[in-house]
Amino acid sequence: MLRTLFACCLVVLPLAAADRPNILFLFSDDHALAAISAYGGRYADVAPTPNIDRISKEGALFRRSFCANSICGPSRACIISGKHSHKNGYLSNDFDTFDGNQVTLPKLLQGAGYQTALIGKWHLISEPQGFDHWNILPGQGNYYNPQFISAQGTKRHEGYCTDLITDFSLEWLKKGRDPKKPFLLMCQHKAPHRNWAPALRHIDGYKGKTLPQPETLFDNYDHRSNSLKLQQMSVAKDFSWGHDMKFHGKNEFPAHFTALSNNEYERMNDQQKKAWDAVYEPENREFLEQMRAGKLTEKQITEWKFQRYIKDYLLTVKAVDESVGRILEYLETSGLAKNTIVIYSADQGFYLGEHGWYDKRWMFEESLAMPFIVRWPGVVKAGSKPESMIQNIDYAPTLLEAAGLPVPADMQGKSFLPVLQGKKDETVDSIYYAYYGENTHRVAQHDGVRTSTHKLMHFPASKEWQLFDLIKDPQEMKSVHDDPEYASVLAFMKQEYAKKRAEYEVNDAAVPKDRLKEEWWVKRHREKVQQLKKQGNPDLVFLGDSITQGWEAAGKPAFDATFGSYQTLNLGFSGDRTQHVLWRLFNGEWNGLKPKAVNLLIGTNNTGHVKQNPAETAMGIKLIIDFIRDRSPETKIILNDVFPRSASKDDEMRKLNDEVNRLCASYVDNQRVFRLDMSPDFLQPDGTLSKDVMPDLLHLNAASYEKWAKAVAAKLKELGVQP
Ligand SMILES: [Ca+2]
Repeated sequence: MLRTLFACCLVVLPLAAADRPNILFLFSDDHALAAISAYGGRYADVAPTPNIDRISKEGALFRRSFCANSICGPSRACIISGKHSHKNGYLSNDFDTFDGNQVTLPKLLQGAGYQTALIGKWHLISEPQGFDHWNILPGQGNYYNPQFISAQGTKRHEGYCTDLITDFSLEWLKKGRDPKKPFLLMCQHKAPHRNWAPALRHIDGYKGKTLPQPETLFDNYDHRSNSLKLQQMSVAKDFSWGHDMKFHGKNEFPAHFTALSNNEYERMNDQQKKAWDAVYEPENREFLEQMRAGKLTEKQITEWKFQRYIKDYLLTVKAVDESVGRILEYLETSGLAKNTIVIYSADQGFYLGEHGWYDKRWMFEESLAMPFIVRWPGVVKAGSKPESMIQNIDYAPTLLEAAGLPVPADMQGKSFLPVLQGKKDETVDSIYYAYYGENTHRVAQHDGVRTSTHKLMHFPASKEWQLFDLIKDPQEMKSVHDDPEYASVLAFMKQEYAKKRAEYEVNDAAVPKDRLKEEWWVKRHREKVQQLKKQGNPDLVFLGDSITQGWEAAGKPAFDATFGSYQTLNLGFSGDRTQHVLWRLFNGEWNGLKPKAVNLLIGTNNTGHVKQNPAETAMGIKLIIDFIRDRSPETKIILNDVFPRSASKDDEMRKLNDEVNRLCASYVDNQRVFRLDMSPDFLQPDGTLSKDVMPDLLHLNAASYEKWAKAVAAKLKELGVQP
């Protein structure tokens, strides 16, 4: 009987706690495929990575693994959310804060009984959520004697960052976790991120050697978008005197170097400085003497810079590889190896001089690519090299399925578990990429799609298309978008691009956008975030643009009389479009909010200011509703039809509003989302809007606010929302 019961259970619960695989996510920062010997490439012999390669030999190596947005924070946000940047709200490192209140991989695993830990670089600004244990670097972190932040506070540790992250990870594996539970450990290195400060034991690793340089180091950017020439990430022009090139003192050659000093050297203790100088200074002196004597050509100067850069970069990788070795060895000796999925990946690729660049951001192969190497004994075939394209948004769904858990319907990534299991070798036809532009390095905003053979890129500012034939031109040296021979390919790729953008719900109205250049807007945003912190959870939130903000002006008497007994929060911002509301929600205005009801009116400025396509505006409204439903499922959303505007019902903007309202009607389910249409109160029977209702035919007067207040109050009563 017992045996039967047991057998029964095995069938019903194929992944009992003890059987669920551990997940060890070994991650680094800016690790180019060309700097991992398992991927081959020009450094495979001079800079081997035997430990990372071991994962590949005993598991699978993905050659077509890509990020969705090639920068540190955004890639991490894509990984843990399983969503593209505009959906997880972390679009760039400039001003965004990751909204940790959303559903993430660590939260779901933790909720299912996994022990979760995060050690090393986090870079998402907000405090990590979903981890039983975390010990992270502040922001970018430092290589030498770095500080770490844990729930207990900030502490500086003597030593080298990569080694410390390894020590802390091993410590948690050995003593920190509950051995009865499966675990997720995200061990995330700072290395090999800029400014590439190698460990002292490695710094003389390439003394006297000249490493190979890429064929495209002196790319002149012909045959491609002019924006390639405008970036500030070139080996020739954009390395700094101290920070990148490791010279001391004042920048002697401002025409050749930017001024930034070496903050890593400044963090070192005397002993570390001495060891460092013993290796770097003789080389520096030799180069500077030649510079002072005017003996070097521009080409030679660039080549010297490249050597300094590539050596430092590869030496920081060496410590990462050693870290992987130490952790793999512990898995072996502890017996954990058998039931642990080991992944090696990095937040995106990097330019090792290709196209004359360092850094990332572009959709070109070197920085679009992410290493992805995985070992899972008994599941992943040793030595396999799947052809499938995968993307960082796919990691969360894949790992959830691997743990026997359901994948939330709104995760945009697709599980490639069948590929890992060898059941399938292709999961998608194309991947979508979007970079939203940052001040640093001046890389233009662009997005695009990549199939297994072609890549289409779109630059919205210059309205340019770029098309690359990845088979004939793998180094992407010539765009063929205007080549008649590629007309049909271009048409197909544009179709694929539109398809992906529709599937992922991307358009200007749906991509969060700040208005941080406008002082009043920033002030109001900060005040609202503060008000929320102080007053706590309101009953009622009013969300929208100037018409909602107007409850504080022309609508104030009606507001006070009608909603005075409620705890309220007015999140109306004059001039806002759907995308601005989304940005505010992701960046603090909805932090932990669980109101009883939200009165939402938005879209007027999408249709009015920029005459946005109604389908796009409606999508923006949908994403606002999705956001609220995700963060606060119990909140009742009163979705107001966009108010009529202009005197005539035949006015173009009025018609756009009508169309938005028609589309938004499908979001109303009368469970969580309820419709409120004020047009019967505001319009005359023939559809004319009178100045008696809206003096400027756009904004309400006091009497109209009274009507609106009454209608909202009646709705609240109907929904049982009481103060
Ligand atoms: Ca990075």
